[in-house]
Amino acid sequence: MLKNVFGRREAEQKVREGNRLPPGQSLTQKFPVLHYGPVPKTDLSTWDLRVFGEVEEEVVWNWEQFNQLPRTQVTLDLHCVTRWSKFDTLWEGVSLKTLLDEGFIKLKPTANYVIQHCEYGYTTNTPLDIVLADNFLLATHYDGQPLTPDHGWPLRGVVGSFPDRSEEKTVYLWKGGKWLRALEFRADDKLGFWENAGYNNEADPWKEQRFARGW
Ligand SMILES: Nc1nc2c(c(=O)[nH]1)N[C@H]1C(S)=C(S)[C@@H](COP(=O)(O)O)O[C@H]1N2
Ligand SMILES: [Mo]
Repeated sequence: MLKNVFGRREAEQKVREGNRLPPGQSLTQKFPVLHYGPVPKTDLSTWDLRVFGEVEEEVVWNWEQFNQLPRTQVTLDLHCVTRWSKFDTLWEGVSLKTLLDEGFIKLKPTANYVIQHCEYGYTTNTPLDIVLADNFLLATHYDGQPLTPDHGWPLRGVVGSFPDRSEEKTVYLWKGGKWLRALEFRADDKLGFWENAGYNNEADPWKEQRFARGW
């Protein structure tokens, strides 16, 4: 009897987790570090985040100013295109949607896409709706601690799916730029670093959109 109950619970757990693991992905308990090039050495006294492009006014926040923006937490399942997923990761930082809703950033109606510009010229591009969803965050903290340098300190984009899968859309984790320094709003799309290197620009892990056609 008891055994049956546990068996059923285990089965239910498996089904739930199955719905959380996109096709072709494996779960990891570790937190792999993945990026191209060296880890930048950032000086917070000269760090800033610039918002430019299809905005009514350009904005530049220094570190102190950025830390006064409204903050929030989100728990995400991360999916890397190199086939690892990590469940239940806790992030804290600033929601781009909140910045728009509360008037910290005013977009022109022509804004359709966002480029995240990172240290050393890394870029990644998404349509506006991806970065304005609740499953995208400008993150300063992971698991209650400031980001470590290799995971993007002091600021990174992070994107994943909700553990209950209630998000409308998500994308692979390369579309969260580590060492973020600017957000460029654009009318047209422009491929970023990995997108130019042959990754699929749509990048939906549930559709297994890993590579561009013909790669
Ligand atoms: N600046 C920068 N950000 C980046 C990358 C990079 O090469 N440079 N790689 C991306 C990729 S492919 C992944 S999977 C995640 C990895 O984040 P992590 O190292 O914190 O796991 O960072 C993304 N952000
Ligand atoms: Mo990745």
